[in-house]
Amino acid sequence: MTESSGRHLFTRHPANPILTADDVPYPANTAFNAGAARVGDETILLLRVEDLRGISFLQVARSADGVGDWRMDQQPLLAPDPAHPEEVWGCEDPRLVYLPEREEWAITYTAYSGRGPLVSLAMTKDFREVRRMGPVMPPDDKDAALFPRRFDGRWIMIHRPAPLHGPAHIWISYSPDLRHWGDHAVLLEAREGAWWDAGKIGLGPPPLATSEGWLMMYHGAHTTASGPIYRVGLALLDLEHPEIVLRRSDEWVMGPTTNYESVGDVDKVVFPNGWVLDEAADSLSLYYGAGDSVTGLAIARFSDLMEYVRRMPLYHHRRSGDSWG
Ligand code: BMA
Repeated sequence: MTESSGRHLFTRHPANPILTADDVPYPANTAFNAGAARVGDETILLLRVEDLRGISFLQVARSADGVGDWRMDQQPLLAPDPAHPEEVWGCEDPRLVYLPEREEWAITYTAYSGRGPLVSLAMTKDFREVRRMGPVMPPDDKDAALFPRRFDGRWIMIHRPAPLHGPAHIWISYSPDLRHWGDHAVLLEAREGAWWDAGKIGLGPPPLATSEGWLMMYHGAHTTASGPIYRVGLALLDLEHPEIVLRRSDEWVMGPTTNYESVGDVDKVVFPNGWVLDEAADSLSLYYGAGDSVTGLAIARFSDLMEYVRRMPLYHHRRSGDSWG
């Protein structure tokens, strides 16, 4: 493999798109941007389903092999609740992380309303019942996931606030109790100019623990005359101090190429929110929204991916304080 071969790491499944609006048991426009989890002997996808008004729900689909024979619940797991005005325009783009200490799954999602998109947190033990914990980051903020454990007694969340001025970077924040968040800092910066990840980046699936560090996938939205192109790249975070970025890919490792990624409600988008690692099979399954319309699956050989990660350029942090400028 040459250093520039990152874009061949993921192979699209021949069954793609693996899920569409036609699989949803109620009238739906799109089924995309799913969080993913392996629970017992099932893969669970928590899809963003947009209805025919434009409002999004979070909908569970289950499959034994994570590829086909998906079974959908009759009702969404999370639908806008009048008691939560922050999500009257929809619940979007979930990321799923199991917290062993609490023996439950954390769902971070975008709650959308006239006040702008913000990060909300909900908990579930079984993907059948859910408990909302409410907003954890004010608007505009999206693309959030927790780490599965505490570090020095504190939980950590990655998220992406959108400032009024300047590029939208990926941030990291800390909490003693999952409710109160602080010590906010820039984690990974959007690049500038012609780069594929200039101007706006955001977390993809939740960070994945490996022996070499936390593997992080992120999307970059490259602006063109015909709108943005959403592609994804990789970064590696220190295992004990995830605020330290060790490496970052220069190139994207996946971008829209197929018809279902290139044409949709939004053209030219691959947007992964979930991945499932099968270490025994040396296989990483990446679930992604394609064209803001349907759901795709792409698979990487995990050892190849880690070999690529080891050869990614070292990341040079700016001097402390510069990241505020
Ligand atoms: C982001 C989010 C995603 C969407 C992406 C591409 O800002 O709204 O839900 O998939 O844009 O349109």
